[in-house]
Amino acid sequence: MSRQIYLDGRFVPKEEARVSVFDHGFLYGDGVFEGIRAYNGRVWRLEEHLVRLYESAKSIMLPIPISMDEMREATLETLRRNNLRDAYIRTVVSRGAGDLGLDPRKCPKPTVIIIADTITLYPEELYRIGMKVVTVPTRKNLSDALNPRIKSLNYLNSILAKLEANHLGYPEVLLMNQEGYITEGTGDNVFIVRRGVLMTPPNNAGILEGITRAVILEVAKEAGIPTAEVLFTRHDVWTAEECFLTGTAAEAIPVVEVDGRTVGTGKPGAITKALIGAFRAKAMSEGTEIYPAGADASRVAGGGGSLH
Ligand code: PXG
Repeated sequence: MSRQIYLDGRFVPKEEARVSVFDHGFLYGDGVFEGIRAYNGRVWRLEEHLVRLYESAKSIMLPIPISMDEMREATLETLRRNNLRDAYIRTVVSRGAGDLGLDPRKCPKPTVIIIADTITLYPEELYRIGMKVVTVPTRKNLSDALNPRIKSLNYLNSILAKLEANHLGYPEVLLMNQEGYITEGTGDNVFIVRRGVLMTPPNNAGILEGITRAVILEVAKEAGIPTAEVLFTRHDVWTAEECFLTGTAAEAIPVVEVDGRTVGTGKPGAITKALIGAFRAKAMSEGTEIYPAGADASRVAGGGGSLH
């Protein structure tokens, strides 16, 4: 059966799920989104994703036409209608259709979309052997101009950096901010271990406050590993013992080379491996049940998610 897409309160087959060419999400990138995963029959960190979605919307004065409770139920129902236990969920709220001209007042009704599908960001083997990355000339958006904390439909900053990655032949790149401090990747947060301390850039470096990032900080604290949300430079990354990236789509992936400098031993580090292991264990065992006990198990077919 064809994928069922949630579109403005209805479920429609993928082929019929269409939005207007006058939608300001399309015309101007005016809207917000979330990328969420489901593992093993549970939606991972659903509340955090919903809060971030509604906060992003509030920041751009976009009134989401359904409540957070309704959005939670719509998300779960989208997974149920597609018989998914492992999935990647893309929730999009755009300004909606309106006349030309970027004034949001032209758009009376925001568009709400929930897609449940799969996503693969990097080749499987890189999760084992680690990834090589480079820093790129494209700088992270200035927070004063377009705050990266808003998960908006404007992803050109990341796409420009991804084009540089493609051009240079790397799967991912790191962006610096205007001051030359490391911020994040195109769709993932960055961590280093330096002198035994797990470090990641703070919010005011100009990053998306990653939900996976927060989980990694949580499991590090549980494991007694010292953590610091601090600004750091390329030199710190080049001389770090370990490095890895985190994100809902990317999950957690070791980095073994940055700008031609081998990180640590050139193999995924011990702390990295321990943290990624703890993250996976949590992701496989926690979350919001899609099919609460008593639900008809015959609906539950396999999915296409991944946890590397
Ligand atoms: N930084 C940026 C710029 C992101 O877009 C993250 C960090 C990681 O945040 P989470 O909360 O996911 O740990 C993101 C998230 C995609 C895709 O299609 C990208 C993200 C999420 C889902 C899908 O490439 N980025």
